[in-house]
Amino acid sequence: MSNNERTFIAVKPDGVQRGLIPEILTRFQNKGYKLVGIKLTLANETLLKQHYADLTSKPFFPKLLSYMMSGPILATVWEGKDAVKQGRVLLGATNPNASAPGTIRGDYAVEVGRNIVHGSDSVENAEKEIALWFKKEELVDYKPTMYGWI
Ligand code: RTP
Repeated sequence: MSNNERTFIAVKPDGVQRGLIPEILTRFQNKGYKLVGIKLTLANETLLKQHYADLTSKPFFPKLLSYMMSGPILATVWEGKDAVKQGRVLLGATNPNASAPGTIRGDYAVEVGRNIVHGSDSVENAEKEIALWFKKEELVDYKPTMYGWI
């Protein structure tokens, strides 16, 4: 895996409303990933049907749609070694009650239908999701210079 693998991480409406944006950003930052895109946005049905294309026939899909359209979503893109796989590790299992303590869902959620965050599950899907949620010019390529500032 290259060092500049990118993943799409979204703080879902419940995570935004519960004030968990700073906590979730901090976890990705502290792990060592570089933020290359971020925006607060509202999702519409067309976008969500593309984003969750594999789930549209599931019985829970209507509930998932209204959940994801219930408020703003923080869309982010993070870059770094194994960002897709490790991003999913930071998130925890889809069902928060199967997520280990120390993961975001394990620490902050109890319901699968209110699981706070989304993370791409493969490099291929990460590329698709990033292209779906962001315009090319909204992603910033830069070299982190953290140690030059302290
Ligand atoms: P996500 O895409 O949100 O990161 O979640 P995931 O890959 O871990 O899980 P996936 O199977 O793709 O499901 C997408 C989202 O649908 C909601 N869900 N509700 N039984 C249910 O009510 C149910 N199952 C799934 C969750 O919000 C899940 O994250």
